Amino acid sequence: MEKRDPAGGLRQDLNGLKAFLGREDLVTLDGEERREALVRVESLLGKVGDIERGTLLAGLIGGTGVGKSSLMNALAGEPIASTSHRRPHTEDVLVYRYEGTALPEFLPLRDVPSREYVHGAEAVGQIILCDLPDFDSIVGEHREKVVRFLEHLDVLYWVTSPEKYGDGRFYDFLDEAPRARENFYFVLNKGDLFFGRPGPGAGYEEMAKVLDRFRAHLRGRGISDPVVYVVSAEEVLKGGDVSPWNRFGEFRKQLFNERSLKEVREIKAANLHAETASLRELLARERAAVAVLERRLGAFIEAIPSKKEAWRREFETALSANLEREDWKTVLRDRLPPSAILVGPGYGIASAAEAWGASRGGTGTGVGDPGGTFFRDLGAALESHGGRVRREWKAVVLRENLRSMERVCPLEWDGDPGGEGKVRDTLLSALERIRPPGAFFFRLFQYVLYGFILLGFFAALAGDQLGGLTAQSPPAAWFRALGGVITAFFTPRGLAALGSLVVVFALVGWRFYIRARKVIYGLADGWNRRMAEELVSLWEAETDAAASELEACRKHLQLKGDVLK
Ligand SMILES: Nc1nc2c(ncn2[C@@H]2O[C@H](COP(=O)(O)OP(=O)(O)OP(=O)(O)O)[C@@H](O)[C@H]2O)c(=O)[nH]1
Ligand SMILES: [Mg+2]
Repeated sequence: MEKRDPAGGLRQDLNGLKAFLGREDLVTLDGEERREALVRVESLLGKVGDIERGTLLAGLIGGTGVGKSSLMNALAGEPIASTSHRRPHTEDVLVYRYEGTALPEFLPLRDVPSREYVHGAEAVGQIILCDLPDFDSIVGEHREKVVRFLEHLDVLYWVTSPEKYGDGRFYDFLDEAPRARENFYFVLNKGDLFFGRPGPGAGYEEMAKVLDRFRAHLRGRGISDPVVYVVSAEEVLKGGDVSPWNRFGEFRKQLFNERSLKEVREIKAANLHAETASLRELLARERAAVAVLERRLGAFIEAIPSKKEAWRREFETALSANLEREDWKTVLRDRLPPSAILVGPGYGIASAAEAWGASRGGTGTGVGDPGGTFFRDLGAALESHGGRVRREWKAVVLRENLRSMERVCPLEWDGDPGGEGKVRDTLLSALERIRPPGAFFFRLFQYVLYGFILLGFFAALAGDQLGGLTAQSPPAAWFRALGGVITAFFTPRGLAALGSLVVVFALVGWRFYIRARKVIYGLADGWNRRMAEELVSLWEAETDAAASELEACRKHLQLKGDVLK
């Protein structure tokens, strides 16, 4: 069984191909090839359109009054041909055409006397029905012309009726008609006449008898296996149920099937299937290429996590080479003045020393510059290590000849040139944000030591005043002792003790000040490690961004693969 709408199916295929070729991101076709293929699709669509718009030329031929007009009306489902009016000229070919359909140009209507009727029955929109003149009424050269006209028809229905099938002239004309054609059918109309007499079996018997005779006549004219439809146009036109013997439905279906078959023939003749298939190969090729790319990219992306650790270590190595530079460490240490970690006398000494240093024109604790090449070198390290994912993928693409990849996802191949700026921003903001380690124990040690010295000083000074005091002593005794200690300050012994306390504090403070410089080295190193962590995070973000860029590309490929299916 043929497809009902062969041209429609083809058109759907071609429209699918057109949509496919309309995509900008084809892997296997460059712009030029794509445009060429599109032109081919368009031209094929044009041909399909012509075929779809094409019509079937069907002829009805038979003696006068056999019911040709009635049959045409029954086919159209509405009156398109008049049954009451007689032909103006009996030798005319009457052509019935739907208003939305043009007559084929090749139809030589000028060669025969003809008359065109335009109707609005869309049901037979693509079938042009030709009501041929009664063969009896055409003579001489007219007869030849009508016979030649028959050759242009796609299908021919020889119509007769129980009253007329015996007419010898019918068979004479059949002999003259072009016989090579396959599309040759017979319609025995007015089948209802068999069933006029009472008795259910009688009609069928009569019909069988007539059919046998009709077939015998046809065989006598060399038509060995004729297709004969016994129908009743009148019964169909009346509406309502159609008798079981009335094969009008089959006749109609066969006519429309002729139209589909004609499409198939024309499609075949125009080689449309082969052409479409060759275009469809482009689609298959694209689909395969996309699948390859998608698989390869997928494998690459899946391998990233396992490689990342090694990449991170390499970046850290490159990083520490730069962060160990003296100019950078000086910046860190400059931001860590000894006064920040010293307390008491040590703090005083440090502050005085720093104030003196500042007054002599030093930068003090301001932001120092780690030197011209520091950020540049670090930036270069970030660029080269942060662009690792892209570079490695690019290497795969080049090695495995996947250049077409770029048409799907134009990746930025040459790294991100903003490394220096990013490194500078990250480090400077980290310097503000991350406090240096606080040297907690160093400060605690200072407090404890100063505290002990002070306690010793008070104990020595208070001496006997405190003797005799216990936890159970009344508050009054305590106040007395306190008063004794205060007055002791103002004795010569008290002042001498105060002087030695100052000397001891100054000496201890100085020791702490000297020590603080060493502590700061350690603090700066700790701080620097935090800075390194910041830069590693930056590297990680760059790497992840590149990986998700590839992931997006993979998604795109997947989607594209799905669409191409
Ligand atoms: N009983 C019966 N009468 C029919 C049937 N079909 C057509 N007729 C009648 O036959 C007569 C002729 O019908 P038409 O359709 O005009 O026949 P035609 O072949 O077009 O005739 P011409 O145009 O004169 O060549 C009309 O009176 C119709 O009513 C049928 O199936 N059964
Ligand atoms: Mg008629």
